[in-house]
Amino acid sequence: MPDDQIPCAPAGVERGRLRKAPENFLDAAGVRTVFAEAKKGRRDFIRGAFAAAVAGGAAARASAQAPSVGEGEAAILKLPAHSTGLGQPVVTDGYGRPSKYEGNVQRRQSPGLTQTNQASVSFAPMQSLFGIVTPSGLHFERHHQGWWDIDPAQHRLMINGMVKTPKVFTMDEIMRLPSVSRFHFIECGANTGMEWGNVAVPTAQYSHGMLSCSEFTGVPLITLLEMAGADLKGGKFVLAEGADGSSMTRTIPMSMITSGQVLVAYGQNGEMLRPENGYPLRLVVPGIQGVSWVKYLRRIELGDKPYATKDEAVHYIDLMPDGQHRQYTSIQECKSVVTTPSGGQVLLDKGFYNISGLAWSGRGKVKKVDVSVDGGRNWRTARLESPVMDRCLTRFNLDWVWDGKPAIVQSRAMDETGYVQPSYKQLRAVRGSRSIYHNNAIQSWLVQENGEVKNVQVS
Ligand SMILES: Nc1nc2c(c(=O)[nH]1)N[C@H]1C(S)=C(S)[C@@H](COP(=O)(O)O)O[C@H]1N2
Ligand SMILES: [Mo]
Repeated sequence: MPDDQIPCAPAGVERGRLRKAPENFLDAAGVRTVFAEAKKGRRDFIRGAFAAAVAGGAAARASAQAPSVGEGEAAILKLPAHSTGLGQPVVTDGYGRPSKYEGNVQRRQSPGLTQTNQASVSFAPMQSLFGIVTPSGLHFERHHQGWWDIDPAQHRLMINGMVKTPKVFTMDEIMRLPSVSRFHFIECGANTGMEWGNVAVPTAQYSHGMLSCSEFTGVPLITLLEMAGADLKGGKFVLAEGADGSSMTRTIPMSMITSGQVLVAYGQNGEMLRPENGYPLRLVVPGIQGVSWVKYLRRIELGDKPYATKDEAVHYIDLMPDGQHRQYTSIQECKSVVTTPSGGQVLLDKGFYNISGLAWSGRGKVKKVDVSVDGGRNWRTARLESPVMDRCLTRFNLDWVWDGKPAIVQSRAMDETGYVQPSYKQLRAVRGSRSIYHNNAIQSWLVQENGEVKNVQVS
């Protein structure tokens, strides 16, 4: 079956064909055009980008007209070289890579953000991922002062402050302790930040790609604190400090730590953390915005009050309509996004499609996801795919037969506390429009009559 046909159409329903556009057209040549045109609000920006990408020769798969079912049947009779010849021996460089046909599935830097070598962000290709786990090589990156590949033999973690015996751990000492493995999402507080200003970035990668989900392995922080003889009565907060030049320091309340949920992690998806994600040691703070997940973790200090560091007093704060700044809003509230169909993709014809997306909440499990294809007038409840885990991405799916008319596709998640993801109107009523951080509003994708999908904001 051609890879751009949806394989799961119920019997008797005409299958729609989807051009998986974003990773194909957002090559280096095309991306700037797309972004600039999107900002100007030009309706034809996707076509323009396609032309650019095709001219650049980087979009062979996208530019090829999707084969009809008839052509597919003829193709099955041909014996290709891989059915008649000898395949390749084992992969010899010792570490496997994705297929060469998947080369366009990449992390990308937003053309709308200033890039420097040291202060940077790359976005995960949300529209190209399946299930809930982000492959480590596609995990988003956010570096305040560049990343390092730190020698684990040299790395140390100090535990000090309100403890009986301050301790300095080597990696070997940490890795021999009892460990746990847990799946959690990490989302930068600035994820979806551009939408506050209604920039309407072109794809789900740029609107929601400061989000990833991994299986993390490590030692509960409480274990290390107890080994140092922590004052668990007087100690109310810890300060977590990273070893890179950003002086990344964040306050974490002890209530999260005594419950065992905060991990000092070295493992990510079955192997050691990637250097860009904090190798050899990072803090995992489930449900809390990414900035608290301190990478290259070198020190934990126990204290009796919040530390009010630069990264919590003046950064990651929310400018409210009354002009005051809201601080310490670290929990990532319930949120969701449809990843198919999403901005930049093209529905080639009407018929059956699987609407698919991700939902998550910093307060627990996702309870329910509703999907609308008419801009929020009617809602249907989507299927939550298992496993549904605490403070973890949850995949949802819903059958849809597109009638070829314009449609506005949205998802609205609810978590186990009963909190419902707000519309832009509801969010702006409380938060105004001057924030950068903590935007969890309902995302809208407009499927146009010609099949092109674009990012729109409806109130
Ligand atoms: N030491 C250190 N820790 C850090 C950062 C950093 O720049 N230095 N960036 C923070 C921010 S803002 C985020 S969103 C996450 C990003 O984690 P990732 O790069 O693994 O995706 O790490 C956090 N921890
Ligand atoms: Mo962040």
